[in-house]
Amino acid sequence: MKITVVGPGALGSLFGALLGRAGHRIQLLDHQRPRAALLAARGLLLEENGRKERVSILATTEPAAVAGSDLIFLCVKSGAVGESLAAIASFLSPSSLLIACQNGIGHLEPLRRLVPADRRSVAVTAQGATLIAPGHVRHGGSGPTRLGVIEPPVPAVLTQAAGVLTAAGIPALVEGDISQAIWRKLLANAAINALTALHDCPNGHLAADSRLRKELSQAVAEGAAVAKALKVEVGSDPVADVLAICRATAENISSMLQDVRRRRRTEIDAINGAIVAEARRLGIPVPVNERLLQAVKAREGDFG
Ligand code: KPL
Repeated sequence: MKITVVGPGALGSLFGALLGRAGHRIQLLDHQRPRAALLAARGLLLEENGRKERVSILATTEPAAVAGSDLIFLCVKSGAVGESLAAIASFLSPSSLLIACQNGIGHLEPLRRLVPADRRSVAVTAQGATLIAPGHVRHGGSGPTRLGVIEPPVPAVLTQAAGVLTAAGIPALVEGDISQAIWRKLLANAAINALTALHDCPNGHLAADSRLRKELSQAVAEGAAVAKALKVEVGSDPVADVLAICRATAENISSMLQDVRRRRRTEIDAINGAIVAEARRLGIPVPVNERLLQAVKAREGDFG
C-alpha cells in the first residue's frame, strides 16, 4: 500500500517506522524543511525493547505528494489539524482514506468540514510512543488501536487498514460506534495528561499517590457525567479504567508532559477544554477540569 503519514511527531514516527518495517511504501509529510531533509537522509530510528533499528522512508514537504495514497494517517497535534487538512484536502484521491489519529475531540469539526464523508475516518490508539529526537522514536508499549467513522457507513478500506496495522505490529480493530472509544480515551487524557504535565511525573505516579489519585478520580467522574448527558457509553467504572491505564503505562511520559518539557503548545484545549465547553453547554459543573485547563494554560503562558 502507498501510505502517507502526516506529522513526524511521536505517533507519526512510530506508525511510519512500524509500517515501513512491514514493507509498505511510506512517505512522511512534514511542514519543516530541514527536518524533512534529515528524515529523508536518515530514515526513522525505532527503539523497541532496548533494540534500535533504522527504517527507510520517503519524506517531503509537498502537500501534493499525498495524491495517490491509499491510506493517510493524520498524526499532527489536534491544534494543527485544520491547517494540515486545508493543505492536503484537495489532493485526496477518491480512493484515499484519511485516518485522523488525534487525542481529544477538537479535530472532529475540521475533519467534518474539510474532508468528504467517504474519505474520512478516525483512530483512537493506545500505542505508547515517545519522541526522543527528530526521527528517533521509542515504542513504549502496545494497546489496541480502534478505527471508526463519524457517520456510517464504514468503508471496506477501513477494515483493510485495520489488517495492515495489525500485521505491522499495531493491533487494530474497527468499531461500529467510535464515539465510545473517543470519549473513553478523552477521559483518560483529561486526567492523566493534565495531571502528569502539571506534576512532571510518569503516568504510574498518579495511581500510586493518594492525593493525585483523588484528583484523577474527580476529573474522570466529571468527564463521565458529561459523556452520560451526551448519551455516550463510557463503561460502568471509568475511574477504574483510567487507573488501569496509569498502571499499564506506568513508565510512560504522557504526550502532554512531553509537550510541556519541550515548551510546546499542548492539546489541553482539545481535551479538558472540550470537556469544559460541552459541560457549559449542558449546564454541568466540572470544576476540576476547569482548574486543570487553567493551570496547563498558565504553564503554556510561561513558554513565551
Ligand atoms: O494517550 C496518552 C497520552 O500520553 O497522550 C496516554 C494514554 C495517557 C498514555 O500516556
